Amino acid sequence: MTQETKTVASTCWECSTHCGGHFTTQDGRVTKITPNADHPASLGAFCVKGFKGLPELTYHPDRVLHPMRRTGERGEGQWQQISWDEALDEMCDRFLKTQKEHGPLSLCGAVSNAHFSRGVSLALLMRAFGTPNWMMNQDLCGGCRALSDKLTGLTMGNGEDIDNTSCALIVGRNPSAADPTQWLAIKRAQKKGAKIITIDPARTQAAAISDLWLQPKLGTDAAIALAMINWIIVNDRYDHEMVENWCHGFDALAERAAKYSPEHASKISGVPANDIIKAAEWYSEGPSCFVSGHGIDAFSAGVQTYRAFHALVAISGNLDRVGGNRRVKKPAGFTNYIEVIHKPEFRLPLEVEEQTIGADRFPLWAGPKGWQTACHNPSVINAVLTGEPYPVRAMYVTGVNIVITYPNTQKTIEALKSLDYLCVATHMMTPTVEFADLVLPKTTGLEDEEISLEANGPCLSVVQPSHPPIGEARSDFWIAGELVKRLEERGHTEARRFFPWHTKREFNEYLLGDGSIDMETLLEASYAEYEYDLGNFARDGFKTPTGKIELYSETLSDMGLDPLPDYVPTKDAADRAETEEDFPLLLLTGAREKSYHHSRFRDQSWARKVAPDPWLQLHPETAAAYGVETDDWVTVETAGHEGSCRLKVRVTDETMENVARTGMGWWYPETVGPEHGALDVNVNAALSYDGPKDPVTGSSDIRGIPCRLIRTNQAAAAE
Ligand SMILES: Nc1nc2c(c(=O)[nH]1)N[C@H]1C(S)=C(S)[C@@H](COP(=O)(O)OP(=O)(O)OC[C@H]3O[C@@H](n4cnc5c(=O)[nH]c(N)nc54)[C@H](O)[C@@H]3O)O[C@H]1N2
Ligand SMILES: Nc1nc2c(c(=O)[nH]1)N[C@H]1C(S)=C(S)[C@@H](COP(=O)(O)OP(=O)(O)OC[C@H]3O[C@@H](n4cnc5c(=O)[nH]c(N)nc54)[C@H](O)[C@@H]3O)O[C@H]1N2
Ligand code: SF4
Ligand SMILES: [Mo]
Repeated sequence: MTQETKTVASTCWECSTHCGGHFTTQDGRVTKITPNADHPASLGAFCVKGFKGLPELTYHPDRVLHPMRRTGERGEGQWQQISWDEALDEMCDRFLKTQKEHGPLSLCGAVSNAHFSRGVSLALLMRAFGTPNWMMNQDLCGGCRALSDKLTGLTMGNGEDIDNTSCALIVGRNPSAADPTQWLAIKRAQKKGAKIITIDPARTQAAAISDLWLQPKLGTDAAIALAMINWIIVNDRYDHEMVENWCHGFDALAERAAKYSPEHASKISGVPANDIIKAAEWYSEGPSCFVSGHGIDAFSAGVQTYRAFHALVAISGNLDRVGGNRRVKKPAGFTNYIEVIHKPEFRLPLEVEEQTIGADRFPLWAGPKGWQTACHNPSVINAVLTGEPYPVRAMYVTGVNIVITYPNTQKTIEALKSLDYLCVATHMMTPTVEFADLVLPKTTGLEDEEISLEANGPCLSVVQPSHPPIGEARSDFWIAGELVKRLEERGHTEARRFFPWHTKREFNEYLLGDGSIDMETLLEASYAEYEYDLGNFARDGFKTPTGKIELYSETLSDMGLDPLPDYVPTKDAADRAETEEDFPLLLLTGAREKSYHHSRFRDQSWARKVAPDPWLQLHPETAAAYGVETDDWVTVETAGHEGSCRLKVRVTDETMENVARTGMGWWYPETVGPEHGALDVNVNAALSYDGPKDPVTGSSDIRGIPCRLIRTNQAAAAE
């Protein structure tokens, strides 16, 4: 048999790192992936999720390859294969029926976010149906960072210039597990003599190689950042030029930071005062690069914590500097995905967008003035269940596994079960898909074409298909376009306004605009670099009310919120004296694992061999105090929530005393549905989504939550 072999330059799309590679296809299957060392952003980085996870997902025997309609009761697992025409007609008609019965606002979407075409397609499709309502993950991921970045005016996204830095300040980030590109860059920088500082309650691999490791109590980082700012100001190590010309509210910041002597911050955070001073001193020498992550994001004080670090970047002159944090640069003519959803021609009338669920409480997050215009998720789940502020009756979920990844699994399931209609686009039969009425088969990153702006290159990169879709899988973009076509056919001609492109290529060309980079150039190498310069603040400006970097935020002040960064204890920390007796430990969730991407790949045997169990790290002293040992199974319960979750103990001094540290995303695809372990080994079954919220993003606490452990000798369901 002749073997047809083809290699394309492409990009791995499994996580937001976006690593460049050469993908070789033999007889219709990708058989080899080689990292692309020339790729300006990833520089040869790649990981096992890309090498193994992506192809195994694509060729998995259980992959959903055809549209399917539910035949039995919801969640019973009875399906009938149907054609795409039947599926799309049904979905369009059911959405229109719900729209007629309960109004357009009763329709809602769910997707990870609008940083890529999947999110944009979903948001615009929902608008074509007349609703501004769609949920995204970002209250649980990156939202606090993004909103602080925006309010402060830095717009530095993920433009870390680690390779040229003299000091990398890694805060709440575990790059060896989460981002191989960053991890390799950190190791290269250290080899060249850069100092590495890590702030993390756990001894991650980054902490282990660091020249200085600060181990704070959970959620106290803002106090450390403010003490660093204070030390830098008092010792006159700040950038006078930057502060005088481009910062608004420096004196007010100095006054606020003055409250945070190293000793005071030490009392709050538990980090020795001398270490805080040393971190401030090293960081102030520069050029220094702030490398941050999920550990200080996605919690009820996330925006304030990020505001403190962002102020530190600004006053130390490390914004848009070689070796510092670059601002996001775009090629001329290029339109970002998030810019698309904000374009006036694709908007719903203001009075409709103002009704977006959550816009009343979190206007910078949800609705017309919101960052991505999306909803506030826990408010949507409540709306489904209570009909308040109005009923939400039908949902289209694409590219998220919300039963596993939203806190309060019990409530998410109840909400999905109570819907009149649920359609889910997917690769695999996840617990979220199990509750659907209609299932649509989705293409993978080996079958799609997608453009992305890599701020850390900076460059544009492209995913290009290695082969046509397997089975009847289709892209999210195609599905949205077909539904818009059906809306038009049913007399809703206005729908096309929200989705004027007929093919994904047409959409990609729209993003590229009439600038210097065209599709052919991009497809040839899989990336394209463009000219950029640094520090041209007079030309680029700052998109804030004062046109400067707002150390003092006029927007927050107008909203009656604290305009200056501060350390804000979470409610759980403030109430600790009351909860400590019953819930003696603090739960930390979300630690990343190399072999999994959130809830993905639990159905791949290599990954389950590498990481067979949902672990819970306990410090040896803590384990001894509670009488548990490695390999014991424990049930974890948290204050303020009735559910629980089972995890397997791993005793290690990598974690802090009195902290129970775990990952997220666990389910057992091989066990009985519809939950497949979602109420057993999934940490979100032990968390509430109704607790205190960040006042800007509406983010809930997923770390620092009082918890207790109950020993259970019952073996895991999968064992
Ligand atoms: N392999 C793999 N890689 C991934 C993902 C994945 O699922 N698997 N997911 C991707 C996504 S979407 C995201 S958002 C990123 C997230 O990746 P990261 O940003 O690295 O986030 P985490 O691993 O959740 O947490 C980082 C560190 O924060 C620490 N931390 C927890 N609480 C605190 C605190 O109060 N203060 C400080 N300073 N640190 C704290 C934790 O101990 C942890 O080591 O990873 C991306 N990369
Ligand atoms: N307790 C707790 N909860 C958390 C976190 C935490 O740290 N702790 N982390 C949060 C974070 S940072 C994040 S990002 C979220 C992640 O939450 P999710 O986005 O729900 O996580 P995934 O497991 O990646 O689920 C994506 C699903 O979509 C499918 N999929 C992938 N690509 C596509 C596509 O192109 N189209 C379609 N239709 N489907 C696709 C995948 O196969 C998978 O089933 O979880 C959040 N939840
Ligand atoms: S880090 Fe791994 S999963 Fe993420 S893009 Fe790179 S190769 Fe793919
Ligand atoms: Mo995330």
